[in-house]
Amino acid sequence: MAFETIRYEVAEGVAMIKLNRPDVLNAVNAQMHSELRTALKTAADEDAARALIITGEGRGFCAGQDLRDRNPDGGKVDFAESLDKNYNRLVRTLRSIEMPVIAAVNGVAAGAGANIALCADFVIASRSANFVQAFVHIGLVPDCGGTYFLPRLIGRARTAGLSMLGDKLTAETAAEWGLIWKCVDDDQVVGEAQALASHLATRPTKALALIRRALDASFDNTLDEQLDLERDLQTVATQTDDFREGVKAFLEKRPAEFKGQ
Ligand code: T3D
Repeated sequence: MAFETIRYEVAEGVAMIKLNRPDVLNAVNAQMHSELRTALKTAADEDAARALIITGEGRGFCAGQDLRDRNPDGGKVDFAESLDKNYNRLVRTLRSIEMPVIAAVNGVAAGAGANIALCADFVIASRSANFVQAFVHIGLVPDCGGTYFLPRLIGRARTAGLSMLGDKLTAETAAEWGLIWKCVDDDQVVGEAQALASHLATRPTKALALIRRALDASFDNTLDEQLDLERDLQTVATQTDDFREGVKAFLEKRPAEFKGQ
């Protein structure tokens, strides 16, 4: 597929999107949003992909909105439309796509770039990477779900500190705080993400997506509501071929061969 601002490939069940504007630390412009939409739709529509990695080219993961397109002297921007059509749509897609999503954070993740990473199911970051809620430095509020994900992951006090100060949070501290899955040496970040994605691509894909749905609802539900949701999601899971295969394989004392169906 011919893209300019990203690269997209699928191999052995794993789709990989690489943000590809390294000169600006993979800052996002309108073309990148459009290409991301196409790539994510392709990944979702093709049976070939059962896990998704997002990473960045060069020394950055993503520096958020390309601010050269937000020059106040350059004309009026409809920010509500930009968020609705681009950023919020991207977060909603990443959060609902029916396969696990891994962010391989190879370098700085700032502004929307940080929160796009943090909405992944797994975040693996290189030791030299850092996360910056950079919005406050230009008079903005965290978006892309930052004010939703951060308090749930690290609590209000740390969220307020990161959001109001806009300081860099190292990958190591992010891992200590439970904000991300793990921090690894710089030369291992993509390899670790690929190994994890390859493993996940052999797992019961529909159950993985249902697990995400249960977790996403849990902070807002009462125990009773969550029990009801688990019942409903389990009902869906029990209708999959992978559930039948999992039980059969257990009874036959052999490894299950899940097909993601
Ligand atoms: O607008 C809407 O639709 C609403 C949505 C908003 C979402 C948002 O994401 S708002 C937040 C936007 N992002 C930022 O404010 C981050 C801006 N960047 C930085 O603060 C720093 O660049 C970093 C902390 C990310 C990294 O710092 P450092 O020192 O490692 O690198 P650098 O030298 O600042 O950047 C390297 C180059 O990338 C540099 O270009 P140059 O001088 O080599 O030609 C720099 O200008 C460019 N760059 C970095 N971030 C952006 C960018 N260019 C355009 N837009 C960027 N966001």
